[in-house]
Amino acid sequence: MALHMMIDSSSPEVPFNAPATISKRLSSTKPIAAAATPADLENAKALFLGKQGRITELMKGLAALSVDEKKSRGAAINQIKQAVEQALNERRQALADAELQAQLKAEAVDVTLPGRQSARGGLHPVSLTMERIEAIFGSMGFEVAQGPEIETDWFNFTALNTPQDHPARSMHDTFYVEGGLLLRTHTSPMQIRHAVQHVKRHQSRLDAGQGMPEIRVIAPGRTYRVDSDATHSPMFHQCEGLWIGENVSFKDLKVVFTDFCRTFFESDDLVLRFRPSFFPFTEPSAEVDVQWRGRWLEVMGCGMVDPAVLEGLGIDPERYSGFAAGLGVERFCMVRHGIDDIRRLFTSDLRFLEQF
Ligand code: 2U9
Repeated sequence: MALHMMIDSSSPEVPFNAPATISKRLSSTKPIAAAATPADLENAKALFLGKQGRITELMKGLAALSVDEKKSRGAAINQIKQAVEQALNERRQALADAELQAQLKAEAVDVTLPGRQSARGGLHPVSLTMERIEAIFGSMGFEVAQGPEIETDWFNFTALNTPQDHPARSMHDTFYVEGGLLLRTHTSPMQIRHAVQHVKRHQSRLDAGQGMPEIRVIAPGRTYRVDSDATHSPMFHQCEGLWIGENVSFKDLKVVFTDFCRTFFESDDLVLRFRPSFFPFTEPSAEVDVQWRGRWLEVMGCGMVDPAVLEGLGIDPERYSGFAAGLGVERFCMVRHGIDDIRRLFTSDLRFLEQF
């Protein structure tokens, strides 16, 4: 039975003839029903059961009554007190239920929603270009050599027939580190290390005049030069190729690098030209230009391996010959994708990188 019916003297269910004072003083139990929060409910509870509460006041009033009146009125007040406490408990539960429902609603998860796609990563355009270059040379039977980026002067220059006074050795081109070491300026040292290992592995066959298997290797990786502008970066990536065997000629060179460029640029009728040039480690040497969107673009250098380099490797230049080439990976990436500034490849700007 609702509390207000218990204390409303006009209601027939009233358990006793509660005097008007009780019903008047308690008539507004709205504070309990109106309590919107546990704090409001505590205030409503204090209104009835606190030190100055209405029921507390009534209980105090008992002291002045006779024994019989005390008994009957005390019972009536007690009944009201229980009703108030029940109302408080019901309201407390109602608030707790409402709070739980609100929390459940707020934390509701729609399990029918599609899963959140995790951001898909991707390879850097330079890595993609390096992979493409390695795949094309791989299809021609080239293996891939790896090696140190901090090199000795011998592997980076001397073994490549580079004179002591060659400008490439100067500080303004090369990054030197302590101990006379340097940051390799090309990946040729890896070719040298690979060739030295190859000769050593087959030395007994060479000594017996049986010859050795061909060297067919590419050396991709980071290289370092003191240079920085729209087309040069202090750290850039190079890939060099080296083919040494018996009766290897300049014709073979032209076929291999023509085929490589046509495959890389996906153009079977790509026009190339081999322009005479000079490198200390090749003779004859040539720069390779490709006709790209109406313009001649230099894309790589190449040449027949200088006999002095072969001899330095312990390879008989009378029996063996070979060719080599070197290309800039960023260069191939920029030409293929029409990138105008090499620095775009190193700024980690996702708006640029997400296009690849
Ligand atoms: C050995 C013998 C010869 C490697 C070669 C080039 C030509 C060349 C540059 C092109 C652009 C480097 O990235 S770049 O700056 N390289 O033009 N490199 S021939 O010749 C070798 C390598 C190893 C034993």
